[in-house]
Amino acid sequence: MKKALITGVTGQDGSYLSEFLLEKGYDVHGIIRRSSVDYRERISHLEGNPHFHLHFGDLSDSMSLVKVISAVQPDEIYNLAAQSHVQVSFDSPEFTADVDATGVLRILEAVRANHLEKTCRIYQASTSELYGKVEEVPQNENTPFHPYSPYAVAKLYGFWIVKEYREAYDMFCCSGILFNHESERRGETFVTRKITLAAARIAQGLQDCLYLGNLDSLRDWGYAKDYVECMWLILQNDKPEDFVIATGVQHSVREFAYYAFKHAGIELKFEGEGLDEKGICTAVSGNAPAFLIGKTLVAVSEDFYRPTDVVNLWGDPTKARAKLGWNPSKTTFEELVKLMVDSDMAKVASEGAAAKVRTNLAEYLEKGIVK
Ligand code: NAP
Ligand code: G4F
Repeated sequence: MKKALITGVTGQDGSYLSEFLLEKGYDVHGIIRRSSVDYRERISHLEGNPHFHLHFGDLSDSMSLVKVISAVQPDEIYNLAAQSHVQVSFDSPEFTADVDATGVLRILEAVRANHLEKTCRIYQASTSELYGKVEEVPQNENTPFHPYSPYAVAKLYGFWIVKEYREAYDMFCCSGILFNHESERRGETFVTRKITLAAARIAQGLQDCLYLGNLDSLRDWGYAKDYVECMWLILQNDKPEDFVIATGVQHSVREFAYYAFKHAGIELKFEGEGLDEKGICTAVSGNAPAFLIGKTLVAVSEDFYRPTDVVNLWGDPTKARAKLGWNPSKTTFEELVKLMVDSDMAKVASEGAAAKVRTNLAEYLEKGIVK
């Protein structure tokens, strides 16, 4: 039985990858951080499975990684752990560099320290943020990098150190350059989930307005469950190579909001520009309350603008399709929006009035639920 070790197992991708590898018959080991509060919601359903094991460790602590890798002796390592929020990387750049850049080096060195460099294959969770202030559209494996946030700069180090170890020590280590991928399990402060949760709350009368930043920003959004298959395929390839993983279809934040609200029964019309742009309700359907008609349900706040923003991500998955046989169109944009809204409609309905969100912006920010 093959053994896989996943860092970031409690995250969106870690939880889906664990399910995927368990179904493939792997013994799955995950690294979790010690914390005074348990945050294992996404993997709680897997605990108790005899082939699912958790170990304490931290990407900022080399010895913990050396010990876990020594105990597990993995055939494959998926390094998904990261401070993964771009906005947070402006607030905590040093922490982000330690985990997202040096953390990758620590994994590679821990593998070497355990003399597993010839047997253990390593997947590094790289990102379309490397293209940053983009130099061409769409982006493929040959597009020049231009990182545009502390997060992207840290991830660029991760990308290059993986490439360096591949060439210097002949290790099977590769990066998946993944474009944005979302799901019902997406963190609540990423824009898609922030929108689907707000659409569900507004449609159920529990929130008045959703505040967003740059509505013009363009992303290539896919479904996380489809993307974890690619991580595995990259490690099953006959040689170690880097791959762009994307759908090849691009939409704006405004469009995502439009379709999410529509699916929640709220028709929006966007008016105005920049900070003055508003999404106004023009009609409702289903159970959405009629009193929403005419109200501003989406507004723009400078608080959600970034010091430098990446605004034109659009991936070209040709290489992954041709060499890995991966299908980038499994879940369409509309299906993705629908499944996220459906999930949040059910979640909000079950939480009921307890989920009422105060929409005074200061309080909203203070609660830390929006950034
Ligand atoms: P996520 O939901 O934010 O999960 C991040 C994971 O990293 C969590 O399990 C977190 O653990 C763990 N982690 C953070 N700091 C750590 C540390 N010091 N030591 C050990 N674990 C630590 O992220 P995701 O969306 O699943 O993304 C997975 C990876 O892909 C990340 O590296 C991200 O940067 C990259 N990526 C994501 C996307 C995307 O669109 N989702 C696109 C491209 C690349 P806690 O639960 O303890 O916080
Ligand atoms: O959802 P986001 O926060 O994701 P972002 O910055 O693209 O990063 C995600 O995808 C990367 C892959 O490209 C990953 F590497 C990374 O780990 C993470 O998973 O923001 C998307 C866009 C940005 O342009 C942002 O400025 O949406 C814009 N936006 C507009 N209003 C907002 C908001 N983003 C957030 N989080 N919150 C807003 O209110």
